[in-house]
Amino acid sequence: MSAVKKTKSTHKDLVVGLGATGLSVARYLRRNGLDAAFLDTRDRPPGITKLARVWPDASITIGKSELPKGITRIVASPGIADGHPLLVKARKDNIEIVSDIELFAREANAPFVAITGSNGKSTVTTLLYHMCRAAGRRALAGGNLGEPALDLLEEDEPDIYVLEVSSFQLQRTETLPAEVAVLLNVSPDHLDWHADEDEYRQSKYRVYREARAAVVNRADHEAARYAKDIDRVITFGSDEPGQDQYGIRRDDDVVYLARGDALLIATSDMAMVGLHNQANALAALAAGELLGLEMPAMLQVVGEFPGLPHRMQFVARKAAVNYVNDSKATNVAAAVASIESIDGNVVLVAGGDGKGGEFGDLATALEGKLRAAVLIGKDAAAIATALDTVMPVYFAQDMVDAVSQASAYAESDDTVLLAPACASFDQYANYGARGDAFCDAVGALPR
Ligand code: UMA
Ligand code: ADP
Repeated sequence: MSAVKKTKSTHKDLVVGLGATGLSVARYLRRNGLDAAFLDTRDRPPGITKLARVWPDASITIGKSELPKGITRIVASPGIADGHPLLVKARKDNIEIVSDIELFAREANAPFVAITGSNGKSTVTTLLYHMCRAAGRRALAGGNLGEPALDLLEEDEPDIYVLEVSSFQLQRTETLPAEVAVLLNVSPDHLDWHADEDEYRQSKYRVYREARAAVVNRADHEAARYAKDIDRVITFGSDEPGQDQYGIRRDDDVVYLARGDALLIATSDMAMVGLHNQANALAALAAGELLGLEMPAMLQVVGEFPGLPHRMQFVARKAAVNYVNDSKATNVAAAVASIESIDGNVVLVAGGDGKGGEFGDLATALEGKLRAAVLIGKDAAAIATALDTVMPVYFAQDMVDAVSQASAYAESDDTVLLAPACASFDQYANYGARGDAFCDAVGALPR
């Protein structure tokens, strides 16, 4: 008995990371009257000024990784990898390490949907959020999408939370009783953070561990095994659906999103473009069904939601050439999906900071449709080698140079596609800044 009392009275969290997550954790701990210290390995963490307002006189360590004394739990921001010496030492000392999602799941009263996957998370999270609202449910969306999960708890309690969760967050989450868990797809990504590909995959499958209902990709047999004990499972895929499943059907040369035998909406009537976005819409419909949303409301959203910026975003048609910004294609599988979604020939603009995927997969997707590739950033040479193409490969200094070269190689009705297959951090603040640079460079081209 006395041991329990002691643990409670000496509880002290260490919040690691002073970015968006760290600040949301600080606000949450403060609301709950808990004691905490703060640490960030960066010399100038972005949240340092705001923290002073949330937590005056906070004990803060910056630019170092030493574990302060008296810490009983670590709330680690997703940007700090599990193999970081600070966390390795904490684990050795039997200190609990949790994510912000773990704290959210322990605290939230309203049901939540957890959406993960290597690609498509933000799109499906946003789509499902709009579907909930169109069906008259009070919904809040956040998590890896942008607004940290713990901040959502400060708002009026909704009917449903729609959360995007990353592998980084899932890796440190044990408690996750999701009303619906969605795993969209798994392909190599974030191998600079995870110990290996297996650890990355396992972190994704954790989304199903306590779920009440699940959406499973039919192409991922391992996912089906992880979801096998969940009572209500709906599958989706780009093949023909069986009864009560979501998939694609063709009728009189028209392609439809379908549920079982029922044709729901022609893909040409969807506002989003790309084959992968058909899969994303099917996954959102399956999740919406499990939440009890009405089909007409959901289909209205599928017809109207144009997708998020920097994802297959049509930029302009200039001199009979189309320009498409898919800057958010930050790994190889995402870039493959966007290349496969383009009809006709492609001038590919790619490169940046690779995340451990197989660049050779780009060559397969580009077979028969590559007009030229223009490569930028740190891993440009690695991509050039992997493309192993008879088509020309060029190198560019920056985005203005890349777009200018691409426009010169493109022929009538080609598409110049920014699908980098890499993170942007070697040259830009983030994928958004890279996409903006592409749009600006296209804007500056002559008509
Ligand atoms: N960092 C340090 N030292 C520290 C803490 C962080 O060097 O002590 C670095 C990390 O290496 C990282 C950067 O700081 O590069 C940001 O890390 P962070 O954990 O402070 O990030 P937050 O500002 O809290 O943002 C995080 C998510 N970022 C990451 O997972 C890297 C955001 O997702 C998310 O929107 C936000 O929490 C709210 O939940 C961004 C992301 O890139 C969009 N996510 C990855 C992805 O989608 O692929 C997973
Ligand atoms: P995430 O949040 O997982 O990064 P997004 O919805 O932001 O996913 O989409 C990022 C990129 O991933 C898109 O720009 C597109 O290139 C690719 N993508 C989106 N959905 C899928 C999918 N279902 N399968 C493969 N690639 C996809």
